[in-house]
Amino acid sequence: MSKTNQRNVIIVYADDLGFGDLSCYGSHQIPTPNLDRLCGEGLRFTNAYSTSAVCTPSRYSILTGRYPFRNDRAHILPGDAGCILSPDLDTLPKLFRKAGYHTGIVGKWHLGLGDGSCPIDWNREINLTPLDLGFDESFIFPATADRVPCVYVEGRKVANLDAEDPIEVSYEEECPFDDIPTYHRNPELLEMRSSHGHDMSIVGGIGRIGYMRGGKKAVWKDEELAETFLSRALRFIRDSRERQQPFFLYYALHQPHVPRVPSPRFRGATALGPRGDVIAELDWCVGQVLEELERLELLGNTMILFSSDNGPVLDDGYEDRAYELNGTHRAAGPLRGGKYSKFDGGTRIPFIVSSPDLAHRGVSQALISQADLYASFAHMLGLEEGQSSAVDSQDMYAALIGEDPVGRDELMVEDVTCGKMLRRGNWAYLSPSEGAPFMADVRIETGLSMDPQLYNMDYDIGQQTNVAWDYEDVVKEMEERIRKILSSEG
Ligand code: NG6
Ligand code: CA
Repeated sequence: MSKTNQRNVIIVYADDLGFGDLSCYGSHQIPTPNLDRLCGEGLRFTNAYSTSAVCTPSRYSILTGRYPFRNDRAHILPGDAGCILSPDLDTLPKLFRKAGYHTGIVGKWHLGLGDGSCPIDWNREINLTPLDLGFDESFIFPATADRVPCVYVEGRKVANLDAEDPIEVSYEEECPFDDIPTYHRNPELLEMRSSHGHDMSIVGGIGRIGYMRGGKKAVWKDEELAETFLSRALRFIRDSRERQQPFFLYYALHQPHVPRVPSPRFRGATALGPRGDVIAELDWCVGQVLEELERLELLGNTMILFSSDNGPVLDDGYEDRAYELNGTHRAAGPLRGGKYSKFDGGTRIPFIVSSPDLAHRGVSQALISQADLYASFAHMLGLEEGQSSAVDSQDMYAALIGEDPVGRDELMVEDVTCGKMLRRGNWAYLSPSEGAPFMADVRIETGLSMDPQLYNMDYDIGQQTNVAWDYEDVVKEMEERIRKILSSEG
């Protein structure tokens, strides 16, 4: 391969998709033919991790190559948060841009908007957006599908703004607007009830986090989110093709995060209710991207990387019967815990690479962190990255293309409370930290304990037998490694 490799790169990043949700990872209850095809032609990783069991910190890491502990604002953000990425950080899109690529983001952002010097005015240009962080084009929603404002942001502005109907947003506990529908004032407007939280503004028949007023024309329709983002992603690919420029697309899907509202064609697509249906829809979106690449004769020159920001959750706050209809489906596969957990269910995620440069197809057990993409792509692009701010990123390009079956020696992840887990070889070490062992509202085991926990992942993938007391030297060493990482410069 030549030193500079200018493959197009698409990262498809799902939201809350579990290690066991796809057929190619062992589930057969949700049809995912397109991801199975991607997998069949590609390399499926079984030891790939996001850096956190929730969204914002994982997204921080995948884009910057830094562990979330390096930014004290890398926690689940409200929809009106300022951007937690400073414009002088090195980012994945900046890296691609340096190599002459056209760069774009479509989908979920959740890293804050605006420079934080004043509250965001949603009716004006926003002064810090993905456009300031390396993306040439940006079509996003600000936070999550369950947080206001429920609008798209295109470039620096809310799409479809209407000066006559300005948008106001508040994350105060008490609703400051007395003329908007809210969960408690207008239960008759609800089309989906909340099981916990999500009891502030009602937008489109759904209770949300935060209050929002105005912007009627700008508000998204939940059942159109998938197709809207998809059409933008396809448009970006077509435009790049016309420019005859290599491209980098970060396509951050909003599925299967709550609220789960599939487009009509996927309603009832599975027996698992809306959660299964939106995963089928997600798979279809990936299929549409593959088809378009094929049609434009780009597939043979494009690397596609599919993954998820954190593990799965069934009941994340809405009564959509995900729990009741789940049957024998195991969203986290054989792993213990799920979203929010320090157990592997929180951060070990599907990770599929399809690339014309693959040396090996099938399954890879290489240990790899999403934070590694920065250094790995720097390698692929032939860029020297000695001084970059991506201090936690390791060059795993050889693992990504199936040349290296081993990957990292170790990696660190966080649960929702920022407790740490270190994976090293076969060992998973859960450092002691405070918190309840079980989150009752989401019905997930957190893995939090004041006792050290050590699991041998070769024999005990389900983390059932804590062997910390039998291997006190390993525990000591792992704790020491965590301390070293936490005190390392960056
Ligand atoms: C929680 C929300 C949950 C989800 C999560 C963030 C409640 C009760 N729960 O606080 O629904 O939005 O935050 O998910 O509000 S993430 O995938 O973006 O990290
Ligand atoms: Ca998520």
